Amino acid sequence: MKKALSIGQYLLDQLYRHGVRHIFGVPGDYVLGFYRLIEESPIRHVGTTREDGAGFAADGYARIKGLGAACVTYCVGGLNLTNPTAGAYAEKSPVIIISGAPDVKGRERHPLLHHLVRDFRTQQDVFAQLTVASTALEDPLTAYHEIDRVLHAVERYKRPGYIELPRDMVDVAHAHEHQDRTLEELTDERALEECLAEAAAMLDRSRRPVILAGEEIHRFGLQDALVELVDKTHCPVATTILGKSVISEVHPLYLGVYGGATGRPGVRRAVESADCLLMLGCFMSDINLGVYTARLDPARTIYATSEKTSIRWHYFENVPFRRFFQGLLATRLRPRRKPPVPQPKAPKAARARDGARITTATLFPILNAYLTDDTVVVSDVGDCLFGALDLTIHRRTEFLAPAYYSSMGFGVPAAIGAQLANPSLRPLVLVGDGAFAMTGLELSTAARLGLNPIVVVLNNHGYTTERQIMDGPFNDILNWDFTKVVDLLGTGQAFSVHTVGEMRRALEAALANRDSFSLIEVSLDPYDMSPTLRRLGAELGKRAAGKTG
Ligand SMILES: Cc1ncc(C[n+]2csc(CCOP(=O)(O)OP(=O)(O)O)c2C)c(N)n1
Ligand SMILES: [Mg+2]
Repeated sequence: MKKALSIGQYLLDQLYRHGVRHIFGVPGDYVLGFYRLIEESPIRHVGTTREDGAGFAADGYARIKGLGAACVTYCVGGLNLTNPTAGAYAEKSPVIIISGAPDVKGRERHPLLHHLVRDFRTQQDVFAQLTVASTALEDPLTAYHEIDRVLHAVERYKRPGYIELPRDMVDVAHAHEHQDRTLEELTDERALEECLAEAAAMLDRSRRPVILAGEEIHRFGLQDALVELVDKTHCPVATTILGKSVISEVHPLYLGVYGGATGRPGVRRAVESADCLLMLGCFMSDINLGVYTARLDPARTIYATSEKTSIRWHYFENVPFRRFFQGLLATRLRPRRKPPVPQPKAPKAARARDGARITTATLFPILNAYLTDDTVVVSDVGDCLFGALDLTIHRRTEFLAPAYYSSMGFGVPAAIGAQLANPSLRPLVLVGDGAFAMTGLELSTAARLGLNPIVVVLNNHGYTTERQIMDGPFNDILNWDFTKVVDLLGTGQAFSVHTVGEMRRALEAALANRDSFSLIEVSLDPYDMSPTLRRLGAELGKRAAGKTG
């Protein structure tokens, strides 16, 4: 640092250096001083209608760009951000949460300030549980280091970090030379060597190896390295649900999305019968494991993530994920022939008659036919997510979904973040009527910014996912006239779709409209659902009724 930057300036400088060009949020008096600094910086502030919208947008942005940021006021704003932050933590999305806070000076004299909950630590304590690192910049002597510490942890673990910036600290500058030191991840070279030798021996011995790839491939920017590994080893590759699209789904060795008994049976057979399963960057959540129906034998498994590396039953300490990956690429492996991988057949529904009533079974093949290389599919939680698992994503990273934490409300705001992160992408948002009712009006922000997402609302008249687990009147919701959103926001295009032909025409019109958002309401029967939801719901229903462990 040349001239002493103020704490606020230093924070913005560091965010910029890490690739942040947009910060999402809603202002409030405790954060206005910092907002003024954002306006003076090359980073653009993007106002959202709610703080959770800002959090989801920052999450979508982070998944595309490598780091996202949301900035809000104290407690009323910050605590509104807890749910998206929890989601970003659970799904490994690197988001920096910045919250304003009351002045440090005078806290003892005026303990009853507005927005305060219990004491001055309440919000930070909450975020300490939801982030990989958190800090309150209350001391200029440590503030600069604290900013670096949080950013490094977020970079290292790809999980959110929390920075609380009291109002009277924004413009404080500490007159000393501060240099951000890049922290090197600890590597035990001998452990790495041994680990690679064992992994290579296991791969060389195996006759039917399979790679199972997860979301960390994407978070650590290893997509090209994965293609190289697949091409080098000729291992067929499947992804977890959260890892969907980390490899192009038209790659000849791509098997499909694995999800235990809830996924496609052919993919399950290939993964579970592998005599060496190389699991790269996957986390073993219930959804990834098909509600624990997965049968993955540790005796045949090599498991590597940024947090844990193991082969069979033993673990290796200080073997960084990236180094392991690069090491594997550099290791000489026994050459093997390309195995045949059955390519999924295009469903017959793709050829459905124009006049046929639209159903889940016909909707997804139609969507599939219209995906292009610049489409980013952003799915909310609901049957749209399960149906979307069968879409064929052409390039890598073009599928975003809260597939593990599963918070409704992710879709529309995350699409705004995704499009700002990469304006050459066109978001195709898939969202249920229930989830749209939660955060769909964030379209207001898309309208203001002139973004052009295509939002497909699967209107199945309530909470169909929950209906499949346990039916009841609590799953009913008011039927909105979704197309009226165009009148409400004064821009956009909307379509109401009942047949296959209407769906095709609506999609074509939406794709041709590049100037504003388009909303397509698809009218579906409340009990119509994708095959994946039928299988998953049956498993979850057994659990809800206490029939299995
Ligand atoms: C914020 C939040 N609240 C509640 C749930 C529980 N939940 C999971 S799916 C679902 C229903 C979703 O309804 P909708 O968006 O209409 O999609 P559908 O299941 O009907 O396709 C609910 C309530 C959740 N996942 N997230
Ligand atoms: Mg619904």
